[in-house]
Amino acid sequence: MRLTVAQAVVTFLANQWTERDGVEQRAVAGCFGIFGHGNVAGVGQALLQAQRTGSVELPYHLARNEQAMVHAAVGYARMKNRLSALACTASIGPGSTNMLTGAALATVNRIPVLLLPSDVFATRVAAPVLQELEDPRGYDVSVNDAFRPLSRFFDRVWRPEQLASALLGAMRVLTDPVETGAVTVCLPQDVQAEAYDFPDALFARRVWHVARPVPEPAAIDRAASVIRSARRPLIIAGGGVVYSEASAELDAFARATGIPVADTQAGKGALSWDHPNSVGGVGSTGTPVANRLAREADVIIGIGTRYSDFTTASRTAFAAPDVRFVNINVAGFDAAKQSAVSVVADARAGLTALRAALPASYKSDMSYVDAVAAWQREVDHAYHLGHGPLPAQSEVIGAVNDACGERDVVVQAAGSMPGDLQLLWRARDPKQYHVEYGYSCMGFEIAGALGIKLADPSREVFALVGDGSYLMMAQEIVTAVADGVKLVIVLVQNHGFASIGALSESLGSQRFGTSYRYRGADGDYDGDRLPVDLAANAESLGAHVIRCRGIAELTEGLKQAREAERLTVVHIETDPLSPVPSSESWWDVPVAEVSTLDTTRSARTAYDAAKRGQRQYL
Ligand SMILES: Cc1ncc(C[n+]2csc(CCOP(=O)(O)OP(=O)(O)O)c2C)c(N)n1
Ligand SMILES: [Mg+2]
Repeated sequence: MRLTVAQAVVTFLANQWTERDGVEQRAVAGCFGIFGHGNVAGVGQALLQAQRTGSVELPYHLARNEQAMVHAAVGYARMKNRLSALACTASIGPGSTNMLTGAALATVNRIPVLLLPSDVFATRVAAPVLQELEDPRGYDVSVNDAFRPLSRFFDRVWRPEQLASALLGAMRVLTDPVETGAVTVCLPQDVQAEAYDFPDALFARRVWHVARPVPEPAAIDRAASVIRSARRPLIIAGGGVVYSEASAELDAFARATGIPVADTQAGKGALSWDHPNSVGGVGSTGTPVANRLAREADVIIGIGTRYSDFTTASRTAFAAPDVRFVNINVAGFDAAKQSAVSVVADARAGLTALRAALPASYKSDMSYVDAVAAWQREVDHAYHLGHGPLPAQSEVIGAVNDACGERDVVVQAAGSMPGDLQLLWRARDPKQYHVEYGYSCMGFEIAGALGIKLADPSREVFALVGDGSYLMMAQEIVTAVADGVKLVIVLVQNHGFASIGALSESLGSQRFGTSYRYRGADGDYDGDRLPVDLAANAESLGAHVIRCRGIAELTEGLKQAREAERLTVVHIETDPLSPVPSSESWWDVPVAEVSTLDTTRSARTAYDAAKRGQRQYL
């Protein structure tokens, strides 16, 4: 088939499918893009031709910012449990480098996205092209080389003959649950438009089987023998449980053994909050119940978790001197963490095998159930605090939780809300809780929500957005409005960084530089509130806006927003200093070792004390 390279890319992608458990879906279901001279006549022309002629199906979505379109693609793929992804095409130079943050976010979270940055002329005859970085040491370097460390696969198609191997390599990594993340194929702008006789076989329908690797029997025996000897085991359910769709197996395992199940940010919802074994989040922003169990546990069973510092409370969460770890993970890299007995396997396959290897008589003591019930009364209290004059954030979370149907999705990424949500949110469905906390990227929320809604239009999607996050990246409201994508955006205005403000104060840094106010006489930002109206801003972008004062109005506003046909922003002002229950945990953020400030010196003393609880788990 004689096609341009860009036409070949589009035709190829439209014919790629994934299959797991006998279910097939499009591997790359569409393409976000922003055109410039680097891709307008290459990938842009190919997408146009596909749309006009109906030759192949690869729907195009016009985004407003390249970083945001990668976030949207991440939201989409995570919602699809990594079985379907989106491509992103960007022009050369800034269009492409705008995607770097998105690439890092995808790779950190192990979520597949296909990035197609445009690149400088392969022929060089027109060099330096507008926006080209010239490196006198080597003419084959471009800004796109910055994607290399951020991508799980990186290639640049200097010649049409290279395209087949580049695309097949890209698909292999995109669809591999171990290796997946950002996959980058750079397309020089002249090569995109160049024609070549491609073999028909390249465009045949191709199905990529997504594996469920089964555990080695000997590894299961080793794991079972450690668990049999455990007196106080604790399961940590990570994102791998959700991506593997292993909730039923985890439920069966937990019920059969009685072992409590704590969750991570990516794993929340794997079991419903009111499951008898569920003890809530673990680690720095976990529940005090889970953290007490973690402190005393002699065996930690980590399933599909990468043990971030929030999960391990910077390696202080597990305090028993003889604590041991058993990890089920599809990636050997993660399975081996904390010197664990490693079971390299799909979460579902691993749980099934492990349950079969434990005697039916094995039963862990379930005395934690009363503590969970007491904790849930505290959550109720936090949901209905009656804080004033401005409401507390925990009340906003309670109102959104109440407004959400069982299948509705809550989206968040950065600020004080991820911690409060991990502590307080009652998730009822494995796909209800979508907090991007691998990269915790301010600005993910609205763009991510757009991708989530595209992935599953049957669910209502509530993006909770802080004012800081909103100011970083609100422009995808316009994309959602243009595409008729209905979102509910809950805009939580507290005039600055409640999160980093509280962190700063706890570390002796006096909330320096964390509030959005006029600069005062002494040089700090402690003057009057700024005349900023984010509700009006959202309105100007085409959103329907409901302004709420207090929780009663919020409850009504959320109800209206849920029922509305079009994108609705619910705006509420909250108290940045409102209280939240303690996680009884810690997070390692180093404090200045020497200082002339009293606040810093006393924070350092506390830091040194906490540091002594840190373990290596060798
Ligand atoms: C892109 C990016 N820049 C900086 C940070 C560091 N950071 C984490 S939370 C935060 C403030 C968030 O403010 P806001 O969205 O208003 O939420 P709040 O803390 O008020 O809840 C900052 C600056 C980040 N996570 N992401
Ligand atoms: Mg804020």
